[in-house]
Amino acid sequence: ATVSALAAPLGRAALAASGEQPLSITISDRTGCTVPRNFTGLSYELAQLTEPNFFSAENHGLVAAFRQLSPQGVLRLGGNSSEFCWFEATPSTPAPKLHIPPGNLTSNWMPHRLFAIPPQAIDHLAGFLEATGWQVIYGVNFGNSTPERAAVEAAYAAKRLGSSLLFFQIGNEPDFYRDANNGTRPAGWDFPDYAREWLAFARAIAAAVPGARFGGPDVGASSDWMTRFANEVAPQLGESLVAVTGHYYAEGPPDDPRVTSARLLAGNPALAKNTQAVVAAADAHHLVYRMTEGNSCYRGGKPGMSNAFASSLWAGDYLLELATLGCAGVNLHGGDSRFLTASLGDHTPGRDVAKGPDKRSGGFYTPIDSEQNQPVGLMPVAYGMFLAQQFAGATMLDVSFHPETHVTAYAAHTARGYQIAIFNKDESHPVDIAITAPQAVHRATAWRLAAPALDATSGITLAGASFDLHQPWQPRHTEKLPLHDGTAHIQLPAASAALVFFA
Ligand code: BDP
Repeated sequence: ATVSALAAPLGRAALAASGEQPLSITISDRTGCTVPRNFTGLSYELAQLTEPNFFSAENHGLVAAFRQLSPQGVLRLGGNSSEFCWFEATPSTPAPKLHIPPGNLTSNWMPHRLFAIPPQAIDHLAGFLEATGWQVIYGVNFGNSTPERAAVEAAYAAKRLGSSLLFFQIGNEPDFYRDANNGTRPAGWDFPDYAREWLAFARAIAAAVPGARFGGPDVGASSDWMTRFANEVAPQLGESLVAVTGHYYAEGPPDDPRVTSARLLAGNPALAKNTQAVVAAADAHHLVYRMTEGNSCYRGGKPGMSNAFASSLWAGDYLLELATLGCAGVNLHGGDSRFLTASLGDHTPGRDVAKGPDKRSGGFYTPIDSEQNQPVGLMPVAYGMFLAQQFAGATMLDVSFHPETHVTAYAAHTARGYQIAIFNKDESHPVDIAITAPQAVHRATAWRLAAPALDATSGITLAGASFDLHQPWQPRHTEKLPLHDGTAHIQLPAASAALVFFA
């Protein structure tokens, strides 16, 4: 992948709607990377497999929701709960011993209970993937398991999932293993220990699954571990390693009053720098970089932000920023709130502290609402994902701005012409924008991403249409934009976005 410069300035001045010069955005013909067709992804707790009828071709609502988001996305299974899952290969397979770290459990966020995965869950997962057209990244327990157990589970998964299996991951957020909130390994345990143990698991799996592919290290935060993984582990494993992976939560924890929609939308200037470093390290070893788990705010998300229109704008902007930087795909975390809550330590037997109200009802950030015995629905964050999905298969183009504002923009060349997604992340000022296409164009149209308010949890529309899982999504209102000499004009209200097409 080539990394194209991200021309998305984060200056403070917002342009008022009237009287001022419009913000001028020029789409250049300098091409960046091509967005993979399977860029869109979701991440779920592996413990979700304890309910074999969830990921199943018979779960029609969930199948429809996945297909709505992408005709060929990537489902990643992992999360904190994966470190407490075990594969019940046969009824006589013994459960592993539950390991609970010694010491102060108040700051420890792991589940501390076991989750048994029946083979039937993997059989049904195969049908689900076939019905949706999606592939899976299967994450095995590394925190509290053995290479032998991992190999038995991986062999079964590979046999049943076939070409729907994108690659295996081993462990979740190992860079946190030695921290108090994880406690999976002793203090002092570090990358060299990790690399040695990881390779033992990978080799056991490779021995049981000829042609097995892997991604890693699936870190919680450390870009240093990602570059070291590419530089030090990739050469030892050869071609079976295909991806460098890591997680990204923009904000957290939810009960911190500084965590606000305004701060979320201000963006993170370190993101581009870190992503470029990891993409370069991955590239040097012919690997892709995939962001395999993340969302707007860790510990289940923050109400009024993670489940509201702020998350639509955040997701669209964030996914397109990563696509521009050469990231091969993004998996946003979610699922049934029971399993998200379980991933956050709630089921600890004898647990003596409550961690606050937010975490108890975990799941505010989920892209798909799929609570037990309730109809499946798409959440605000899914609108941002769907906007970014419109770039799948397209080739990104550089954009330049004058002057700097709270606006970000991402352009691409597609089979139909040019398209540009523009986000006005200013909460109170609309902005007038003039967009110039790189070549002669004869028509400019727009789909708007809008909602009644930044904290609105319903009433979100793209091109005037909401998602309805009973029928394929179709734009209801495609707006024709004034176009003069290749420059189109649009006014973006405060806290809104648009996707502009040039034909
Ligand atoms: C990540 C874990 C995941 C949690 C998530 C969260 O991998 O299992 O659900 O944090 O805090 O670190 O929301």
